[in-house]
Amino acid sequence: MKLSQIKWRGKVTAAIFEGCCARPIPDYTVLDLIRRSELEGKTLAEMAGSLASSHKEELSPMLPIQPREVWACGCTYETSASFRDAEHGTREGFYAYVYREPRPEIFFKGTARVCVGPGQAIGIRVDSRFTAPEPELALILGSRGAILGYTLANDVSAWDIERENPLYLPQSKVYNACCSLGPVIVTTDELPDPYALDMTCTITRNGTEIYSGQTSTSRLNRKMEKLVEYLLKANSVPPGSVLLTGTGIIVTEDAALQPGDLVTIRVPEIGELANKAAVVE
Ligand code: DO4
Ligand code: MG
Repeated sequence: MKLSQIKWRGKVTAAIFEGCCARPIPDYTVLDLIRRSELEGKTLAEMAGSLASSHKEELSPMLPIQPREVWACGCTYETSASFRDAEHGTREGFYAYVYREPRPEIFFKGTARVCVGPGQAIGIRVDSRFTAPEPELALILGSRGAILGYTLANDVSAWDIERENPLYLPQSKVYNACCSLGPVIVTTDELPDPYALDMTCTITRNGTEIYSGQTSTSRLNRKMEKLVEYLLKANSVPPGSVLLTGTGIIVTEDAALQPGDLVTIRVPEIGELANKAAVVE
């Protein structure tokens, strides 16, 4: 099942997406659905299916969930670890270590406050000259870290600020509109192999494609359940949180985001997450 949220009768409302159309689930957000499905011991798809209206609306998906918390993993793909180690000014092997060792890099990315959905602007910090998109697969978490579904994420990051000093990582990662999610949540029953997803990312400036990259989740160096296991160690992350699994696509510096650039992330099984960049203060 493909679940997301729409603006319906003036309210953010959960909806099942079938083709171009949405079947609203009146009076529920996706977070409400997660809570009720857990109370009733049903799967998210069962719960949504039992509450959805039968009529269809031609509406586009918005932010698919207002996440309680967003966490993110880093250096889970070799490309991300080696790029960061090669950067001037960081300790040699610093990132290779977390790529290799059992404990993954996990950082707090924010709350619903910093999240945007499809079509909304992603942020370029006013004090950054090299902000890059980080296209990632994201996990929607239920109680005790159950993986309820998958969506796409853009872990937008000010790489120049991280590059200056790794201790600046929180400032490079967490700021207004730093995280895009969507377009839909594909429930786990509909995506039996999350390690076989082809992902592409393009950046288009004034109608011209200036960057194109691709990866596959088969290159992810960790089991997703292990990432969740580490996230939950001594850390009671609430149901309805989201975990980003790391980027395998590294954008080149000549494609550093500028205001108006369109970033499009695609995974055929999930859809397309497209956002224009804008400066945030
Ligand atoms: O270590 C810095 C962050 C890495 C990251 O966000 C990623 O690899 O996706
Ligand atoms: Mg990332």
